[in-house]
Amino acid sequence: MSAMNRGNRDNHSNSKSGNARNNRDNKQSTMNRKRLERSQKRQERDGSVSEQNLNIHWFPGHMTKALRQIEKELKLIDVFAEITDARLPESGRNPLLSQIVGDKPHILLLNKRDYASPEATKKWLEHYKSQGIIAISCDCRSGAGLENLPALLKQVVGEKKYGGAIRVMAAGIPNSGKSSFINRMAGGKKAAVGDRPGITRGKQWVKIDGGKAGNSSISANFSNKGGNAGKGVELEILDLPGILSPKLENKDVALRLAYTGAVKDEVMDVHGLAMNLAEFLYAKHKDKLIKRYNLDELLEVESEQHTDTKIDGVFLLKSIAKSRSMKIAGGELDTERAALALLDDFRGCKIGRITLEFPSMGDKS
Ligand SMILES: Nc1nc2c(ncn2[C@@H]2O[C@H](COP(=O)(O)OP(=O)(O)OP(=O)(O)O)[C@@H](O)[C@H]2O)c(=O)[nH]1
Ligand SMILES: [Mg+2]
Repeated sequence: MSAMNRGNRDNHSNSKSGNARNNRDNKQSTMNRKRLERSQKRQERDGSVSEQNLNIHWFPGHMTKALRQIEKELKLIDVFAEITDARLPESGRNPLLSQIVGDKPHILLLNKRDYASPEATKKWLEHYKSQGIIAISCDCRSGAGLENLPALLKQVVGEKKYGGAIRVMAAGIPNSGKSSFINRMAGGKKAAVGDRPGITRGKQWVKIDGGKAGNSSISANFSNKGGNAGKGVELEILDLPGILSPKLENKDVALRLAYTGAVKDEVMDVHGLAMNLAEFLYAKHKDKLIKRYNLDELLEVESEQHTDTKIDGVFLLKSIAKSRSMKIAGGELDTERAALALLDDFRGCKIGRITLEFPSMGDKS
């Protein structure tokens, strides 16, 4: 190929890649402009913590379907394992589930204890004990806390009339770790797991053979050690889609559920949510918030320079954006990115182990 041809080809491909770059740039600048507009609109309503979109529709069609499904399966189950999140044990419980399940044996699992304050979890366990509710705390990712569950299940179920495997229904709010619980009990990946709500879409029975599941100390605890289930499959767990609670009508409960990721971000104003979270963290866990985002100097300077500065959600998101150099075109602080970062960090326990409610508050909500 001559140099000229090569040159032409290079020019051609240069102009092609130039066009692609231009298109990309145009797209980028449109996105930046939209972000800027959104951010400006938001700034106009500074201080009015956005509450309007927290009216989450907690009862879409698939909830009715899920509740019906539970009612249908009920006669088959021996024990109800209610899985809540240790960061909001009571807000994460659905009274409708307890109602449907009636007087079946019931065990409450405070999951994700590795993300919650250990002192708070201890208080919650004492609280449930005082109410006659069988509750344990656990971490279904590592299996910690589940070691004695097989024995506990056998104890609460007692002698089965017709023998066979103990049948457990794992139910609770979305994203609380129901499928992770099943996988941990099974000692392998039987159910799909994901870090957002709504991963499990339909019911699935998972059979756990204590004798065969040698890779899990938990399921191995089922293997014929004086159990009442005989050989072979000794435990069957029903995985179900998460079910949101009517408690969502309470704004504080809705916020707590949304902070932890039990509600789809798509149905909420994520910026407003993060503003609320920032205010909560500033009020209750100031040190952790300041440390995570290096806000000490920033907050000090700001409040010295502007004695009237109100440290609210908008201000905090701006401070996070400033500290992380999050900017959009024109140098405007990108509080939308800061909002997403704050929620991600909170949900991933990067700010610290934080429990959102305590027994006395939980009773009220
Ligand atoms: N830190 C921590 N994360 C956990 C624990 N259990 C589950 N997770 C994580 O929480 C997320 C949700 O877990 P799933 O098991 O899919 O929850 P689910 O309740 O089945 O969710 P849906 O099917 O969407 O209702 C995943 O990212 C899991 O890895 C736990 O004990 N500690
Ligand atoms: Mg699931």
